[in-house]
Amino acid sequence: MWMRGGTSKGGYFLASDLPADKAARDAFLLGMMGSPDTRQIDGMGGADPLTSKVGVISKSNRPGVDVDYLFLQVFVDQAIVTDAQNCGNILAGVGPFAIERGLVKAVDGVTPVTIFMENTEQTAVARIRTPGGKVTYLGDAKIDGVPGTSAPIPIAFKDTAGSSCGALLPTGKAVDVVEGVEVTMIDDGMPCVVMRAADLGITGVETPDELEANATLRAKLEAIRLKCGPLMNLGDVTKKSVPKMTMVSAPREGGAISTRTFIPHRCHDAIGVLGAVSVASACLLKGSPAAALAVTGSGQERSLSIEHPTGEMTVVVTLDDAGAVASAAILRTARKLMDGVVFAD
Ligand code: NQM
Repeated sequence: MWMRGGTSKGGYFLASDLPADKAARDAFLLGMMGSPDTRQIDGMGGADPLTSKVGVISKSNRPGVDVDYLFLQVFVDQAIVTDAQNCGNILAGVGPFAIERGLVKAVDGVTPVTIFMENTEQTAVARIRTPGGKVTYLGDAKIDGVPGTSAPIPIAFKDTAGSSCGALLPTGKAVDVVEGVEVTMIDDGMPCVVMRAADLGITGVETPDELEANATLRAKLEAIRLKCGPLMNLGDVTKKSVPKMTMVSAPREGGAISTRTFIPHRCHDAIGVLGAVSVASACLLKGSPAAALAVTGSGQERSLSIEHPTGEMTVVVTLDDAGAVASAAILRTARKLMDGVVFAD
């Protein structure tokens, strides 16, 4: 099934429909997407990392969990398929897909789907609109980066800290200096390096096209990223899609912080879901570059609006007694685009 999940798009497969052998599976996915090719002209991919994504879904044997979800990023211009990152946008389509494929029985009204995210071994609960026991994609929820409105899919996350790096702050510090730049290396669902935009010589309001055209900036970001990878327990990240590189500046639209994110070689038109959770967490870290710029409000439950190039993403965080993020929730939407047979060669 081809679906838009949040601000991403990709193929959703039953695990049982894909080759069990990993090499054969990856060869199939590359062929299907038309990779490697910057235009992906011979495949389904949309020539952008955000439209070259795959969700693999199966019924779960874990207690209290409905389905297992494995996210795979199919690189556009390299013959790489990686499970080294999760995706909270493709996650938005997993609940509807699971119900449509009969893996989860829907109730009349709203059906909660508990999803084990295999990439990071964490659980999310998505609430799917199912009037009359059938998925509806229609509704009045709007998310920035997607035209029109759709049925709301609120998703709650728990225990996102250290999803891939083993700890929220893999170096144990809120600030490190890498390549002469103050950075926060953080993983609250997505490994991210958070830096002040000004320290990279940009204002933080440039468009993604302007930033992608800035070769000096890109070289500097990649030099920082390659150094941060091992420090974040991610090993050599030359061929990985993590960590994400987020440059922050003071909010301009009444939100908590303004962001520009490289994922890591293209500049995101918005920001990833779990990337936004990690940045929200960084905003709450005393002494971090983001905290100095952020407007985070007060109270145990806070709505942090993470501004990005096409709008904002609100992350609702609940803090524990130490002031750290205990759980986070976001709003997404999804839409079924096509259901059928796809060919790899
Ligand atoms: O951070 C893009 C996206 C993502 C990932 C990326 C995501 C997340 O926007 O949870 O959703 O950072 O590669 O789809």
